[in-house]
Amino acid sequence: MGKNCHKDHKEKSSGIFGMFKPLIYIVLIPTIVIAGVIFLTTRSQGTEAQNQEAAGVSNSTYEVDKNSFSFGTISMKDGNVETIYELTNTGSEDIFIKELFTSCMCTKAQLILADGTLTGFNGMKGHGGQNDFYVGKIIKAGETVKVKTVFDPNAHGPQGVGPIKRNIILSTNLKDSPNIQFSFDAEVTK
Ligand SMILES: [Cu+2]
Repeated sequence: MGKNCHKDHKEKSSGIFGMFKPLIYIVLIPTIVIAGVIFLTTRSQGTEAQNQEAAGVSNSTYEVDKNSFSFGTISMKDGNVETIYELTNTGSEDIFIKELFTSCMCTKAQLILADGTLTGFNGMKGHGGQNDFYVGKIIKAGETVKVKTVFDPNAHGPQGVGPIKRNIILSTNLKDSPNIQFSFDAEVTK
């Protein structure tokens, strides 16, 4: 009797396995394959940036369309104003952009990469963690990126009238001047 009982149990468990067997092929294996592809893709992107950072300094050169810009007289009631600076890698090596940040919380900036990809809007250092300013992108030789900059004249409240000047800074792995700085000024009225 005990022998039969054991046999029944064995058959039952193989029956349960039989029930789940199609699930293993339909759900589990595709899930593992997709997870693997995602893992490898993210890892290879991370490695490209990390390799570049680890590679150390770049001997490349660059040109900008302008270092500074004047908005002239702007009114708080008209809201945000924006300008775009262009940065071209004119050398023969990659330039690694480590961070992007601004000199004040009223000013935000983002990169528009050569392929049109946008990075997040970054602001002033000291608000939030270091990861908020990390860019980790590469400008290949010959490529141009845009630095889109938005100034909010209302950010400082009614006291924010008068002349202002703000900076946008890109930290890079360039050997000679790792920090590329852009600036703008304006006369803010009510
Ligand atoms: Cu400000």
